[in-house]
Amino acid sequence: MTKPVILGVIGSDAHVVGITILEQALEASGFDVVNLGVQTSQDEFVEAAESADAEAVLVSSLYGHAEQDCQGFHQRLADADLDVTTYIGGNLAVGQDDFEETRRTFREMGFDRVFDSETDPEEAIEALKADLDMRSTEAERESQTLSA
Ligand code: B12
Repeated sequence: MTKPVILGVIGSDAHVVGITILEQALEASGFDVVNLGVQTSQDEFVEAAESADAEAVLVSSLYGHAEQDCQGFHQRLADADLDVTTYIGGNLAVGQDDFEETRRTFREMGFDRVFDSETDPEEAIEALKADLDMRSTEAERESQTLSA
């Protein structure tokens, strides 16, 4: 079963290599990827997630402005009634001295998982498979309860 996932680099960020590698790794693992490319606005992520009926939105940011670029992002997803798994990864803060602090910041903003720039794509893919399987199991359980 293919699972549509949205991938893009948020804000004015133009670093393209990381998401190109992620796109290839995700596709090789059987995911249906919509790659929005670089310099993607929050609205473009939300519109793409809506039109693809996506299960996950993967945000990349390398240039150090992720926190500003992601302000209000989860509110926009909620306003569009989108219940999607969200990941963010890359060089998320200037310097990235304390990644645990950075992780906490983005988790508090609503991201389900936060990855640093050392992340092997396979690690994120394993996490995504686990998270999405869990979501579909929950949905199946709910529909069984409803139909019972
Ligand atoms: C190449 C490069 C550029 C190129 C980009 C060309 C292009 N079109 O892609 C150019 C020269 C244009 C550039 C410009 C700038 N850059 Co630059 N750039 C780099 C550099 C050297 C390599 C990036 C790269 O391609 N890495 C290879 C890929 C494979 O790795 P990656 O991008 O990290 O992606 C992996 C992981 O991060 C992770 N990942 C990434 N996203 C996500 C998302 C999810 C969901 C997950 C799970 C994982 C994940 O998985 C990826 C695959 O393994 C890095 C330094 C470095 N060594 O990383 C600086 C770097 C990212 N750049 C930096 C900066 C500051 C800039 C500029 C702002 C400089 C300036 N003042 O103009 C501009 C920004 C321009 C813009 N609008 O984006 C800084 C960012 C600093 C920070 N965050 O603290 C860095 C870290 C350099 C540094 N040490 O200062 N840059």
